[in-house]
Amino acid sequence: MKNYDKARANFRTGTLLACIAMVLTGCVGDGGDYSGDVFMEPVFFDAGPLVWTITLGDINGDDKPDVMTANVLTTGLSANGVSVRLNTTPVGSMIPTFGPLANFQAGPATSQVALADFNDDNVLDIVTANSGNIGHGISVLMNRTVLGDETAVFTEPKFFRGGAITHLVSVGDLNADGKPDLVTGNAGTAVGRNAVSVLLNITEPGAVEPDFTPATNYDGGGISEGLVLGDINNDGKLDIVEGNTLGSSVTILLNQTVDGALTPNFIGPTKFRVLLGTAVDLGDFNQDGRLDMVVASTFGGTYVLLNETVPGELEPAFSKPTFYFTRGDVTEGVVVRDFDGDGLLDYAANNNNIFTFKFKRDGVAVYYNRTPQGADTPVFDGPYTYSPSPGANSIASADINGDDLPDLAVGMVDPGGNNGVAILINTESE
Ligand SMILES: [Ca+2]
Ligand SMILES: [Ca+2]
Ligand SMILES: [Ca+2]
Ligand SMILES: [Ca+2]
Repeated sequence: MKNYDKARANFRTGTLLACIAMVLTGCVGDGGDYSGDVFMEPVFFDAGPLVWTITLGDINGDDKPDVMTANVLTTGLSANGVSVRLNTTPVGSMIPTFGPLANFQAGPATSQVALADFNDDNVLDIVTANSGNIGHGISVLMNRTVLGDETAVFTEPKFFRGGAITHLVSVGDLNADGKPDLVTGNAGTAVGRNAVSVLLNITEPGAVEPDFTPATNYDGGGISEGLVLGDINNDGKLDIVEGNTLGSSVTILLNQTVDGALTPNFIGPTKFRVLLGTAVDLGDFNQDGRLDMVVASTFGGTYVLLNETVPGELEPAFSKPTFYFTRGDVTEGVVVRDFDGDGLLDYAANNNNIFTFKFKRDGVAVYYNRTPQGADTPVFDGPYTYSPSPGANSIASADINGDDLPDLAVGMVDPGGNNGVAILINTESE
């Protein structure tokens, strides 16, 4: 099925100068054939107004990952901030299908959805970041869906205060009490002041209403556009990784919170330079037991940085970034998965293609990991590119059709064309 010989195109470069030179010499839109043939053509589904980001997770307990979008063109508190489409794809089908569009109130300018079981009733609840109002920066909607049912039911949102322009939200247990806590990335600061907020979960198990401690704020980078949690220094505590556009860096806050404490304690930020960093995801690319990172760059590519942190140390260390072109521009999302099933973590990125829009079909770029175990520089094969484009503004991955291969879901914001969700089914056959 796949044809690496035809599609091989590795634009890895060592320096920014080389990248710019490649653009100037016609690297972008040069008409070459780098189309991948492992993922199917996208199938489009409607969602709410201006899908800013996309999230996948099983919210009705049928083991099929459902689609949620954060719709940023929402004003006021009664708007349709979150769209939900329940996955009805038959196992093994190459044609994705979803139930009808259901919209839920979240907050003004809803910009990201994350999922976690906040009240320990074994169903995933929704938390959103809302960019539009400081006092309503975070919404939590409790899941009231009947397991296995084909209609999603959520409570009205309960609001919590995040930071200035609460743009992103991630979920993880930061104080090791078994309850998922909240981290937000805040875009309202040019210099990174209070760019990250932490709220610890104090919801009682089975409670109807969620509850969190007030936000504790930490400095990060300017304009948070990427946020992910992972144990960067292998001390068993989840750390915060934040990508920021204006600061052109990835910042790391190391978790020093005492187990069970209700006051978070993070140290940093430690900054690593990348040009116009946006989304971040983590994976151990060189199989040395340390979480490496891939950062999307609005410039039109991705950076891979290998983790060189001494386990247990309080000083994060990463290799110099290695840049990979995505063959598009405004690369705003990245997701790490083993797409070809060889046990090595690959990644996919999306290109909005604002600047080259109508001429580009390369909305998604997939890179396959060929890094030898323990290597100190990454090796990726790609990008293998796919439509949809323009307007591919976010990306997520899960096994949509139950064949054990991770598929791709893309949030689309093309105002003149596709606005909603594109599903690309993975047909890797090796
Ligand atoms: Ca489901
Ligand atoms: Ca917790
Ligand atoms: Ca840690
Ligand atoms: Ca590693």
